Amino acid sequence: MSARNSQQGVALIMVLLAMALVVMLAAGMVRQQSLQVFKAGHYLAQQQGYSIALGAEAFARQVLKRDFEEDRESGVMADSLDEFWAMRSAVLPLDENGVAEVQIDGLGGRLNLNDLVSARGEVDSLASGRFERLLQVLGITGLRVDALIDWIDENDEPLSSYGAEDGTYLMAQPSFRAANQPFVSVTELRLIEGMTEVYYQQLLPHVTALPDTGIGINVNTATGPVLQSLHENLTETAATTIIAKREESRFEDIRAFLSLPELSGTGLSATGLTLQTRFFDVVSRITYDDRVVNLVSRVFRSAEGEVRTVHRDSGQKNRITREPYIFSGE
Ligand SMILES: [Ca+2]
Ligand SMILES: [Ca+2]
Repeated sequence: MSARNSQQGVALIMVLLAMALVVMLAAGMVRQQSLQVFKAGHYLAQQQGYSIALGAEAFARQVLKRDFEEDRESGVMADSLDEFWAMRSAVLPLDENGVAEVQIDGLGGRLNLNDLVSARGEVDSLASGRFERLLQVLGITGLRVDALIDWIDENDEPLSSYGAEDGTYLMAQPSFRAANQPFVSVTELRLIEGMTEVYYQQLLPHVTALPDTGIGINVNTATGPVLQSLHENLTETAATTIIAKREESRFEDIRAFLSLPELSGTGLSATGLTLQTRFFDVVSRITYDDRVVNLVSRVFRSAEGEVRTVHRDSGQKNRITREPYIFSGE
């Protein structure tokens, strides 16, 4: 067993322990609340499902904290898709009444819409270049980066003839105004001038809206199109090759990434690139008493390894996509 494998073994035990904790929490809650079941069946099942989802979220935060500690122990601060948090969804049976499913999605491999405008209100040329190329790679011609920037920047002056501010949006039916502040959710993209449902679905796996800027793209988790967005010379073939190499052996040093033959001659610098992931979506789906509760919790892991929840959304469905790891509970 290699050092990393044995670490993953330890991690798995941690996962089991944490999961057991969730079961205990859930079981205790059921006992406590079952007295009142006859009073409000539906509402109670919903509340119980939500409480279990919060337990699942706490479990995922623990997993992410553990990953950080393991990284620190091994001396390599990196997050990659072969780490245990990223590999599977966890499935945990709850009594006879239901099941909890949890998946952790790292957001470090996506372009952050809010990077387009700096904290000082200026257009970030590195980010806008990446977005221009992402749109190009995805074949999205009807949507312009200037409209995205106008959505965020404070002023009401269109950046160019491709921009869009109140003047455009107030003409819409029903009319609305540009946000003129950072994206709170990627769903705001639906409102941007030029957006179509097809474009939106194409963009969704590659972009995110984080409450922080300048975090950088994690080259260990970047999607193919996001890798291509880093430089105009990166072809789809090159991105595929880089991903294959990364699956073979992840990048533990930015220089190792920059010295790839696929990047030679591009002059790409380490600016805006990283090996770590700071923001994650913890996706839980609790099926309890024949009712389903969905919860997506946005969590932030600091440079010191503290993990906290910054946002919760119970309106998203069908986000559990990974192969399940089933805990028997025995
Ligand atoms: Ca890690
Ligand atoms: Ca604006």
